[in-house]
Amino acid sequence: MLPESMLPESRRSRPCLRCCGEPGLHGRYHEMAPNVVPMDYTKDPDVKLPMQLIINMPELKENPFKERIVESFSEDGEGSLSFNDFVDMFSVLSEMAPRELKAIYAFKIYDFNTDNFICKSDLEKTLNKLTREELTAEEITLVCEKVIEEADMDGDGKLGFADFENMISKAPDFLSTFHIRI
Ligand SMILES: [Ca+2]
Ligand SMILES: [Ca+2]
Repeated sequence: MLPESMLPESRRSRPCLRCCGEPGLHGRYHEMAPNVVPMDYTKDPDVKLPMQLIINMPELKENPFKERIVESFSEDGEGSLSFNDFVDMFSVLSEMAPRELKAIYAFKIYDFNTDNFICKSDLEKTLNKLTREELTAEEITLVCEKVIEEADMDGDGKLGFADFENMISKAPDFLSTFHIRI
């Protein structure tokens, strides 16, 4: 790796004046919109960046759930992220985040219609994204029916959070989309 002084100005890590405990994240947030995001965050400025900027970060660009991920961390629900939302997002996506926390957000992310359940249509959307549309509509329907049949412990035909937790405990790879290095 190159010493810091050899990197072009734009690649040097910037100091975090906010002491957020996540060195580098403030710099990453700042560099997406240098004219909007101040370097000095000690006064907690009211700044938000639109989803379109955030989903183009290299860490998210290839993630099939990028829009849902950003939406789930957007406090205004419209996909814009304040710096606090941004830090929360990377904390949950980090490999060090507790499994339980990841599960809560994974549930939120897969719940496309935000009704607090994962129903068949949510699962179909999830599977379509996970398989990059390699399965036929019929195959997707079959898999979703099977998943719900196996995971639906209270028999209401959809997955509440308890059902979901049970499902991912049997399929540990399920959360792997939610690990991101920064
Ligand atoms: Ca739902
Ligand atoms: Ca259920």
